[in-house]
Amino acid sequence: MKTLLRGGIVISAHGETKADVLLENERVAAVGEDLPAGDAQVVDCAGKILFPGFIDGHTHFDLEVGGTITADDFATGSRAALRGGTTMVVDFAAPDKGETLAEGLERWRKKSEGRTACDYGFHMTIDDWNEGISREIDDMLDQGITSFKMYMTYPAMMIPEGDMYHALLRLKEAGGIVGVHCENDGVIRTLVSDAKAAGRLSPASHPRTRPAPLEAEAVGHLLRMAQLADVPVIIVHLTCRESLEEVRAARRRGQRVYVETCPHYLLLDDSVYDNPDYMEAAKFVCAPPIRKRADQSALWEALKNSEIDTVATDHCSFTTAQKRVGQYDFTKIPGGLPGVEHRGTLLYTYGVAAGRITAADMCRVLCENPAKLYGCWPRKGVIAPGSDGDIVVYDPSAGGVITAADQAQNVDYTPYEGRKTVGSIAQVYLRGRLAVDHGRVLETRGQFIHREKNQL
Ligand code: DUC
Ligand code: ZN
Repeated sequence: MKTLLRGGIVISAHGETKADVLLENERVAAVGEDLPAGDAQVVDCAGKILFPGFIDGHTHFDLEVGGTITADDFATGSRAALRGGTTMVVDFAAPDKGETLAEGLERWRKKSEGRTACDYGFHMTIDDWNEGISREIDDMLDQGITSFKMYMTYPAMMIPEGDMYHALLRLKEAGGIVGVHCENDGVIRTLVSDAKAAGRLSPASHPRTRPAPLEAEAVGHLLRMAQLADVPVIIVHLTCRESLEEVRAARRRGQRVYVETCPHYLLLDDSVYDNPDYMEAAKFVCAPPIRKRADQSALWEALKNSEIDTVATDHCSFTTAQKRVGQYDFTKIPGGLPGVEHRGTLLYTYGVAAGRITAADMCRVLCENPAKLYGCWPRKGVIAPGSDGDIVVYDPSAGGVITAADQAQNVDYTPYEGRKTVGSIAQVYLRGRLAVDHGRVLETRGQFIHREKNQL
């Protein structure tokens, strides 16, 4: 099966060029000017922008959080991803404390196999540390799971600092990379109990009990441990200026630090928690919380300057009904936002079209860098001969509006309701085949991707 995408603007992380792209079987067969069509089906892409399929390195599908399960499972979440141009997600396998990594992985395989519309991989969560788990790290790498996750907050998942340090040393030896959720758990717990004792139980207390300095403190704390262990680390969902300063200080010391942020930290501010309608405010509860407008500017600036390496979604969706469990107590609201479907159009609209970043920058943080960091470059993340035929055909002239009524995410709201987009996704190709056409999902045949070590 051959398809010739004729005359689009092909984007890479380093620039753009007008070219034809020939897809043959699962791969990109050729990129160049005036390619002969032969027996290929020709698709006119004049006026369209061609990105490599977007990679979302941070999703939570089918995850149990605080007694409930995310609204999106692998089937619905990955369809929504694909509809939004994301041809690969890396989700978090999360063993329960006491389980082996293999047991956790097996559960995540069962949740995802045969049900995932886009390609996918797993990070492995380390929430326990012992000799057995230490030995299992090599097995994970052998099975294509080369990235890991640790939490500095959430009692169900955080591990003691000494164990975290040992895990860092072990990952260094094995060649794995770890992303860390950085928030100072001890002080957060104190602020939460102070707020509860004072009867301040509404979502307005959420950002006040998880303030930016407590994220930055944890970032600095982790980076000093990583300095001692002499190992690179990823700061996942970085939200604020103070945390960026910690990263800059570590980089000045010569440390390798990778930074991820998310659309909600770039586009929303903490006034969402002051909505007098309790449930409206509850929709935005996530951790770390949404920050101040000044933090948004700092993040855009850092994105432009290549200080931020990836933009992922931390998609962790709950319906309004699920969020209602916390209607009298903000600490019981399941934390997380939907977003996997809208990252590409949001970044194009508020980044590229607004003049904050270039299309090449967008490609760097959505495609090339995640592909390198998560070990699937150059199979993914670039439109080049030999790479997978994962292509987003973006039509910059066909604007749209984001609404919950028109989304595949399995939730009854979107944090971006009513936002106008500059352009929209016309088609998505997954491994050479048309998978989405103007919002209609046609193909659901995602594959588990065996990943190699970090190449960024
Ligand atoms: N933050 C959330 O809000 N939800 C899921 C996990 C996380 O880190
Ligand atoms: Zn997360």
